[in-house]
Amino acid sequence: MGLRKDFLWGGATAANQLEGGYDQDGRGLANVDVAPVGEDRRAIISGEKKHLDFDDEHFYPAKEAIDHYNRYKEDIALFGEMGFKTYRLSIAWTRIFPKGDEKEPNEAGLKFYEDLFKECHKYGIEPLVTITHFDCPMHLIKEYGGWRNRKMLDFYENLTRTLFTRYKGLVKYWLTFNEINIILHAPFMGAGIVFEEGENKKEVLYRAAHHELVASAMATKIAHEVDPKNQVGCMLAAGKNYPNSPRPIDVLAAQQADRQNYFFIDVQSRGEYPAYALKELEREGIEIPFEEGDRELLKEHTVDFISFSYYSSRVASGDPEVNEKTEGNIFASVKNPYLEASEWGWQIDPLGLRITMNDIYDRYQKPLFIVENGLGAIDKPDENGYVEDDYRIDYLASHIKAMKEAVELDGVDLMGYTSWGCIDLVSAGTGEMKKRYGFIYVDRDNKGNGTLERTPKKSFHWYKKVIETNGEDL
Ligand code: BGP
Repeated sequence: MGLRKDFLWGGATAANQLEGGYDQDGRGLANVDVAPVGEDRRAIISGEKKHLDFDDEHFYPAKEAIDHYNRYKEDIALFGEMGFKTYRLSIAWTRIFPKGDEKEPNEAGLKFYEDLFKECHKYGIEPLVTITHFDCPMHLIKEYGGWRNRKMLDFYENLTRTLFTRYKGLVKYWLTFNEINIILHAPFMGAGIVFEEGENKKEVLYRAAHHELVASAMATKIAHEVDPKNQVGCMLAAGKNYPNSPRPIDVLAAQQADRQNYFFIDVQSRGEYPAYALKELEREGIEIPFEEGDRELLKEHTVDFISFSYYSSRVASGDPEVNEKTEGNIFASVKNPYLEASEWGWQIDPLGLRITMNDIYDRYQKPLFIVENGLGAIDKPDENGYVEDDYRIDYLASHIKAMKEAVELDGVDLMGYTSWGCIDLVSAGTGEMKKRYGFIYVDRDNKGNGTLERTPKKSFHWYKKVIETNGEDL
């Protein structure tokens, strides 16, 4: 009983949200660099508004972020102190290929991650690497239109082959695309898409999705060829959709909303387009740009495990009159009157994690990995910089409890758990510093002031104990 003996406890981050050093050692510009804080952000990340320049008039906290690029040793030492067994991080594509379409990689970028992985191993921490976490080189967006263009497969192949070869023996857990279903909600982040006027957006999105799905299968193939020890996962922004009522139209709406997410994982895990998606796209006159060999590639190179993020459940309604939607979340959801919400309106539902895990496990029967979960909150440090974040401990403890129930009571096979933003970092949704998730407070305010000093919060000591007892002491 209990969690696996070798359960992978840890934390998760993404390059652009903590590294900073946006132009250090030859790094190129990426889409994630050009989404400033403020009103336009939502319009830009959804691909509706062009903002392809990086200027000084706008505010970009991610430029320096928490300067992890220059302080990673200190940060990893703190992760080691908490007892992390794994650390999920992402590669900034533009450190390796600054423009994206070069033949030869940038050695300084490759060396940075090599040193970082070696640093992790010093503490017995197994890296879990997201190859693309919302990032796409700006050059590929300007020249090729991002993932709408099939040429992206060549660039991604070059990137992944370079990584698997260089980091053989240092990394064995890989994720191809962070929250691949986010393409549909934030296409600029998910696929480097900026819409042209008058084009069929859905067609563009599903074309880009097809390219990413094929690219993911190709990467899985290469990973296994380079080193059979490599394990490759897909990554889903998960969260069960509940029907707003027992009315069949609501139940159908909830099923459809779930399928919109599962579509991606159905392809990555089962190896083919599901019937419901084929029918829907056919009905709408959208052609999937299959090329020779795609079907075989998808079928033969499915993922080894299913990873996902979970912050919240959602509610779907089939009634067009129901329009009381929650704010602040990238997924539209009807408000759930039985749940509390975070300061950003994300509804808090620990039991929803158990339900979601069961749903995913029933569907795919592959090992699961929770690679993001956490509470974004405004922390108020005392005069010594110490944060008593009991609210965060409560959130995490209740979710870990539900996670354990899914394993112990329902038999879900779970590889590990990495809580999101284990050290304070820049928020992907708002681009700001004030929405914090970490066990470690970083002295950096929303305007870029602060010493960048790191101070463990109360949750740091709590999580250390959770890891020590393999989740028994919550
Ligand atoms: C996920 C992303 C992360 C992360 C997290 C929290 O969707 O994979 O990059 O940021 O959400 O979101 P936010 O930063 O908007 O609070």
